[in-house]
Amino acid sequence: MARVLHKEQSEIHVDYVNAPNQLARGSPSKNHTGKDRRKLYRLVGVSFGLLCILQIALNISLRLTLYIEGLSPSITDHYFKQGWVYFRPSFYYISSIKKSWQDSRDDCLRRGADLVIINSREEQDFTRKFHRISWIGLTLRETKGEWKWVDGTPLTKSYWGSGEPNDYEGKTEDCVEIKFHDEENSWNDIPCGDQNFWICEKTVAL
Ligand code: GN1
Ligand code: CA
Repeated sequence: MARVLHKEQSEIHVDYVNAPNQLARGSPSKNHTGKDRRKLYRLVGVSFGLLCILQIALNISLRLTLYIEGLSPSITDHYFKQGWVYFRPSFYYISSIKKSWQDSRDDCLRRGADLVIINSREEQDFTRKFHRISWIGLTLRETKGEWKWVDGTPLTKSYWGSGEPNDYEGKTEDCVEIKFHDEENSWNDIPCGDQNFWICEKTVAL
């Protein structure tokens, strides 16, 4: 019994003796954690600062580009605040709701613009990047069977998807949507009464 008791006492003693040592071991590790935390805060702060600087630099470079292109800050601010994006030499607006082709066109006209007219490969690639099936300003309506842009010019370079235009299943598909975003040839003809997103284009005179 006495030996057991002695053993227990000895264990208690050892634990007691070890306690300060454990604290002593814990202390540098706590300091270490504190240092790590300070380092982390510093890193977060520096990253945030760099992001702010990057944002300011991008803002200045965009404004400089627009300034060089002859666009006044008041015009650009006006369009940017209303959700337009700039792609030389036009501003573009992509809708967030769907309407028929004519209602979409009317919306663009109310905004002082019109449905997008695609004049180049670059513009074609740009419009695909919105990744929304959307109306463009190309139609057969009231054009005596000839595809025409909303400004009355005839279609010269086209980007029809494979098998399009096809007046699918004998339907009258007289309006055009951007459908196949992943392909250069992205257009599909579709009934003008269908509901789609749309892209307005406003060319700003220099
Ligand atoms: C067909 O299958 P879907 O809905 O993606 C058709 C189009 C028509 C469209 C009308 C290959 O497309 O041409 O405009 O229906 N696609 C094919 O809704 O025939
Ligand atoms: Ca079609």
